[in-house]
Amino acid sequence: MMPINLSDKKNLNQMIQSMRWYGPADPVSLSNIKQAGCSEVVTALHQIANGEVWPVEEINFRKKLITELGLVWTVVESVPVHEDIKTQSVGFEKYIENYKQTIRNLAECGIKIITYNFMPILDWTRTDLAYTLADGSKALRFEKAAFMAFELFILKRKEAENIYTAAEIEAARHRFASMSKTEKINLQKNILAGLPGSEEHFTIEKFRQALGSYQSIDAVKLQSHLIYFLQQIIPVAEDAGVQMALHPDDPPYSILGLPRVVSTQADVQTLADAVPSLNNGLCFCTGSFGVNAQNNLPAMVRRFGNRIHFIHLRSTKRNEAGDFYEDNHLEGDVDMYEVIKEIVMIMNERNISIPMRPDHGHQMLDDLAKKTNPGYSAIGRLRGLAELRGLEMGIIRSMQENSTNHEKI
Ligand code: DNO
Repeated sequence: MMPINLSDKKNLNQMIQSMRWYGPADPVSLSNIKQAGCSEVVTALHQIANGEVWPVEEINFRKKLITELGLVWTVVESVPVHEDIKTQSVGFEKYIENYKQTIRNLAECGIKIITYNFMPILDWTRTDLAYTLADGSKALRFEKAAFMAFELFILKRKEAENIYTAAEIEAARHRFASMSKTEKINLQKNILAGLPGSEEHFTIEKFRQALGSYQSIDAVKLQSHLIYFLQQIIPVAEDAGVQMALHPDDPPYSILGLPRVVSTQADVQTLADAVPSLNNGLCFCTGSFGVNAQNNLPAMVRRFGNRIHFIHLRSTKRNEAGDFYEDNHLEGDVDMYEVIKEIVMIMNERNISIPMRPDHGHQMLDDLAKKTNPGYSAIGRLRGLAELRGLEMGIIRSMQENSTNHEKI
C-alpha cells in the first residue's frame, strides 16, 4: 500500500482492543476482560470437534454470553483446519465443505473475521511454560536443545539424527542428561498435550502415526494444499463478507522435519499472488514472524496492509542458538513503535479500525499463585495491553500534533 498524508484527518482510527477468552471455563472472566479496558472478545467453540460444522445455535449461545456483558465478538480464533485437508487424505473434501458451512454460519451470526493456521499437526509450540525472568515473572520459551532432546531421546525420531549436526546432537544429549524426571515429563506434555487453543492432543504413539502421514509431504506440496484450500473457501468468505485471517507458523521454521509454509514475507506473498482476493488475509502476529530476524515487521505491515484483518502484538527475544522467550510487549526484538506506527498508517488509509489483542503475557504478581492458561493469565496481558494502548495513543497524538504544526507553518 502507498502511504498517505494523514494531516487532513481529524480523528485517527485506532486499533480495537480485545482479549482472547477460552469460554466459560476460562479462569479469566469476561468481566476481567472488560475491566482491562477491552471492547471486544476473541473466542472459539473449542467444544466442537475439529472438522465438524459449528451450528448457528451454539455460535449464538456463545455470542449471547459476550454481548450480555456489553462486549462484542467479531473475531474467531480459531476455526481449526482438519489434518486431512492439510495432507489431502481420502475424504478431505467433506472437511472443506464443513469449513465452508462454518464460515456461512458465523457470518449469519455477525462474526466476520476468522483466524486459522496451516501448521502441520502441532499449533504453537514451546518447551518451557514457566521460564523465570530476572524480575520473578514467568514467560514462555522455546529452547532448541530441549526440543531436540525431546525429538531424539523421547520421541526417538530416527530421521532426526540425519538433520542435526554432530554438535547439535551432542548439545541435545547434554541437555537431556541435565533434566530431572519431572522436567522430561513436562517437556513431553508441553509439546504433545497442546498449549491453550491447540485443538489436538497426542500420546507418543499417536504422534508418531501423525508424523507418518506427512512422510510424502514437503513444503511445495503443503503449500499447494493450502492454496487449494484457499481457492475453495475464499469465494465463500467473499460471499458471506468474512475476512479470513491466516496466522503465521510459530515458531516460523520447520520442526520435527515437518514443512511449514507461512513463516516469511515470501510465503505470504506467494499466497496473496495465488489467491489475490483481500478476503484472503492475515492475522499479523508480531511474536511469530518476529522470531525470524529476516522478517522486517514494519515493512511487512506496509506490504500486506490491506490484508491484515487481525493483529497479535507480542515481542520475543532471540539468542544466537535460535532459542527465544517471550519478552515484555515493548521490549525484545520487535520494534513495537515502528510496527504500531505502520499499523496506524494503514488503518487510516483503509479508514477502518483493526482488532488487536495483546498476545500472551507473563505470569506475574497474584497470578503466580493461580492456575492460569499458559500465556493467557490476566495480569500479564493487562500489563501488555496497557503498554500497547499507551504507545498507540502517543503515536496518534504525535502524528496529529505534527500535522497541526505543519498547518501553522
Ligand atoms: C497462540 C495462538 C495460536 C493461534 C493459532 C491460530 O497463542 O496465537 O494458537 O491461535 O495458531 O489458528
